[in-house]
Amino acid sequence: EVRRCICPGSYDPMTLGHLDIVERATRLYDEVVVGVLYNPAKADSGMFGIDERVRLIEESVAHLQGVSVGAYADGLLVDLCTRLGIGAIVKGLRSGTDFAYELPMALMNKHLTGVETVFLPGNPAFEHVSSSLVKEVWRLGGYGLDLVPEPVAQALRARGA
Ligand code: COD
Repeated sequence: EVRRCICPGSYDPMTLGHLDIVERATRLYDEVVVGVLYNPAKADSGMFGIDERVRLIEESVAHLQGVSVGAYADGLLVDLCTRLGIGAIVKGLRSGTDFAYELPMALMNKHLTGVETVFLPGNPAFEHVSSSLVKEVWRLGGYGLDLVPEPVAQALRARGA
């Protein structure tokens, strides 16, 4: 049986922190779906459109086997997992703050359909890396392109600081 997982997120845009988790997930699962999902808490703060987020992820994971990328703007993550035959949600943890945010979602998702969440400790080299901080330091100061995959760096450069 094919072992399939999903790495869900907003990915606005993908960072090296995200990419590290996706790469490590490919060593644990046969197939990894990178899902661009809707986070209501971030609805107003988007920088990249959904199609561009997907394209930037596709270009950033091109070197990896068994990874597919999709946008799933509607509905629950658990229903997507059922539909795609996904048994596990894989997420990276940077800190106790991440854990406090992620634990209720993991428990809710488990409650809803029984789907498991697997937490990977984030690479300490990317502990300070988030999409929102990358966008802020780029917008305000023109820094931070070394914290994102090359396709994302190009897209940020194209927009100007
Ligand atoms: N190091 C390690 N991991 C990292 C790093 C880093 N530097 N940066 C990000 N990550 C990982 C984290 O695991 C994080 O969870 C994931 O990447 C995605 O991060 P973001 O910021 O792109 O995504 P979020 O947190 O906005 O994603 C939230 C979801 C969209 C997954 C969530 O809102 C969701 O599941 N929405 C669908 C609707 C739903 O089912 N809602 C009910 C949930 S119980």
